[in-house]
Amino acid sequence: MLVFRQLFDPQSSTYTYLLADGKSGIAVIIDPVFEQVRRDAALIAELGLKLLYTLDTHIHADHVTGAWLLKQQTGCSIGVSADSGAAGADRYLVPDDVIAFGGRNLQVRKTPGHTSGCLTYVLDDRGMAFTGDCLLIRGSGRTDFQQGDPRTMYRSVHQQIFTLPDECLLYPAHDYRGLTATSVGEERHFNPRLGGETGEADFTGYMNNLHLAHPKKLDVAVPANLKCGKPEGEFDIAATPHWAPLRYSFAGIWEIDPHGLEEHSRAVQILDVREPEEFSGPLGHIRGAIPIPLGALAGRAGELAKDRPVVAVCRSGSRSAQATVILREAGFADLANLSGGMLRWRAEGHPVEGGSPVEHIAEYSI
Ligand SMILES: N[C@@H](CCC(=O)N[C@@H](CS)C(=O)NCC(=O)O)C(=O)O
Ligand SMILES: [Fe+2]
Repeated sequence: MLVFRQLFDPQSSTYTYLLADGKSGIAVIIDPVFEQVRRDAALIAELGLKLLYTLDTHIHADHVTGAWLLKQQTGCSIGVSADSGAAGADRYLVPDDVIAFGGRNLQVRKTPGHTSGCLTYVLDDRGMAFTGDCLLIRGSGRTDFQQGDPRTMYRSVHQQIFTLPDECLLYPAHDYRGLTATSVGEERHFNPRLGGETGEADFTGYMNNLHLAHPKKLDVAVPANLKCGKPEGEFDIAATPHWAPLRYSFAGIWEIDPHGLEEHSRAVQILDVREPEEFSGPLGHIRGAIPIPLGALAGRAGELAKDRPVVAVCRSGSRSAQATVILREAGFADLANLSGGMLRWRAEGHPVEGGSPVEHIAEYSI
C-alpha cells in the first residue's frame, strides 16, 4: 500500500507530495515549502511515518524549499539533482537513480528546460510521476530565466514524460488555477503547448511570447535554494513557542500534554471552557482553572491576561481547541490546548479539585 498526500502552499501555489510505504512507514517528501514545514512535520508524525528523504524537483525561483528545515526537524536526508548547483545536499541525483523508501521507490528522470537541473520522479509501478515545473496541467513551466530553454523542455516532455503509460497520473509542482492532477494520455492530447501535433518550433514560439512578470521572491528564493533552503545566519525555527513543551498538530493547534501542563501550571492561565455543571461535575477541574463556557468566551476574553500563556481545557480536548482559535482571533499569542482534555488528565492520574474518584466516574467504566 502507498500512503499519498498532496499538500498545498497557498502563497506560492506550490504542491508538496508526501509518499510512504504503508507497510514500513518509510516516507519521502517532494518539494516541501519552508513556511509549511511545521504543518508537514505534524502530518508525518500523526501518520506515524519516518521521513527518509526530502527531494526537490529543481531550484525553485518563487519560494524557499523546506528541505534544510525538515532535515533539522526530522533527521532526513536531502536529495537534489546533481545538475542543480545546490550545496548542502546528502545525495546528488542523476538519471536512473532509484530512491527506495521501504518496499517502494522513485526513479529519477532528467527533464531540463525550466532549469537545467529539473528532475521528474516516477513511481515504481509507473502509476504516478512528479513533474516539477516541467509539465504543468495543460501548461508547462516557464523557460525565460534560470537556464530556461523551450527546445530542451519540449524534448524533456516528449522523451521522458510522454513515453510513460497514458494512465500514469502526473503531479506538477504548481497549479495556479487549483487543478490537482492530470495524466500522460490527457496531456498528450490536450496540452495546448505540447500536445497533439504541436512541434518544437510551435512550442518555442508559444514560450517566447508568454511575457510573465518575474516571481516576487526570485532574489531571495534562488540563493536560499542553492543552499537547500538553509537561511542566512542565526535562525529561530519559525518562532516555536518556548513557554512549555508544545506539539503542533496538522489541524493547526498547539497541544500540551497533561504532564507538561502540570509542570508549567504556575506560569499559565488555565481556562476551562466546559459548562458550569461539568466544571463542578464528576471529572472535577484543575486547581486555579478559570471557568468561562465556550459559548461565552468571545465576549469574556477580556477576563484573561494577554501577557501570560493560556491553556484551554474541556472534557475531551475538542471544544478547547476551538477556544484557542477564538482567543487567537482576540489577539492572544501564547495559546495551547490540553490534549485529551479532563478525560486524559484524570486517566493519567493528575490532581483535580472537586470531582469523584476515577473508579466512580461513569465515563471510565464503559
Ligand atoms: N506570480 C508568481 C509567478 C510564479 C512563476 O513564475 N512560476 C514559475 C514556476 S517557478 C512558472 O513556471 N510559472 C508558469 C506560469 O506562471 O505559467 C510569483 O510571483 O511567484
Ligand atoms: Fe520553478
